[in-house]
Amino acid sequence: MAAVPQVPSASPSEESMQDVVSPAPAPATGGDVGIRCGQIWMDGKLVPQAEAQVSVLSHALHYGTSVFEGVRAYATPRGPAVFRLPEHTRRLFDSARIMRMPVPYSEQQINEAVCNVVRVNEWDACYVRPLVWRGGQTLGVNPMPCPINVMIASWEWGAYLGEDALLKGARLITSAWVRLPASAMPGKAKAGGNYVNSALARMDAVSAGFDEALLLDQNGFVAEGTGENIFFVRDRKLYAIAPSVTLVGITRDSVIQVARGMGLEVEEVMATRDQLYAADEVFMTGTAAEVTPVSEIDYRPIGTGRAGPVALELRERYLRAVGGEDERFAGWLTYVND
Ligand code: PPE
Repeated sequence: MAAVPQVPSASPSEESMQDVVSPAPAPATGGDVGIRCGQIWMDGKLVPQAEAQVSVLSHALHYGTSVFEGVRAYATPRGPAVFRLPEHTRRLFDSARIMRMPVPYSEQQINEAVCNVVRVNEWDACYVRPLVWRGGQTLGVNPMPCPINVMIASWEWGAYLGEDALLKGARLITSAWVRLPASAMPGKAKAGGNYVNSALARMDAVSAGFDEALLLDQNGFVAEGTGENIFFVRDRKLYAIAPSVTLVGITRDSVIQVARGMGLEVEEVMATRDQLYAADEVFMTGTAAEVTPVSEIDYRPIGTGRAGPVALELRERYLRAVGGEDERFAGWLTYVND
């Protein structure tokens, strides 16, 4: 009998196995899988989380044909308020248009549904995830025959990269995965499939012991984090990475306005990673991440190696604005109980 060829032992260490082997068989549908959403708006009706189910033959599950939003509602003295809701809904519809997915509701209906989800679940503050996807049971790559479904879930989501990253600053590593070029994927759409690129980068960063990945574009310019836009500070001037292949963040726009409101000069630039290494401060913005300081990139401490004063001040002012405590930005809030 022929000997079985000996494959050089490449058995991964126990630690690196943790992210490839699921610790316990997880239920595919229903039940509590770690996110508590309460009632979910599903194609026009509110249903309990366990009943918000889809077919395993959904087109989006196989091919990533979905678009989504990430929105936050904040506690304010007038009750919960959704932050920049019309802008988020508009971007959801832009994403859907890019992906040729006609949404079977109006923007107004989606806005009302988001407020409703926050209200019925009685959240003081929460994260809201509207999702539009190609469902149905007609497989094959062409999504056009598949119906379009919409759901809106909400849950409590704290510090995106953990409390430590918020206080001390996040530690970043440049990813070997390049941000998808515009000729390959529509980065301006918040499309499910785009997040395969983000997920690959995030897994590698986390496995290497970092908080987050820094993605460059195909020419080596700084693009974004896996779920955040990037800013840097040099001599008290703020630089926002110009949106090339990146998502145009709503938090990014808000932070630029808050920064100008406190007298900071802001410029949009293309930047290389060495410009970030030499910056006084680097920070990231996103709905989930809010304003998260960066303390280290590619083993180089940024500035003092701690959360920087400009980032911290912007964070504080941003949180005042979202909490309804800055009159200048009152127009950003949609009060769900009004
Ligand atoms: N870039 C990417 C790739 C991205 O996903 C986000 C949001 C941003 C920039 C910032 O955009 P904005 O939220 O409008 O400021 N990422 C969402 C999803 C995060 C997740 O892990 O899921 C978010 O923050 O809601």
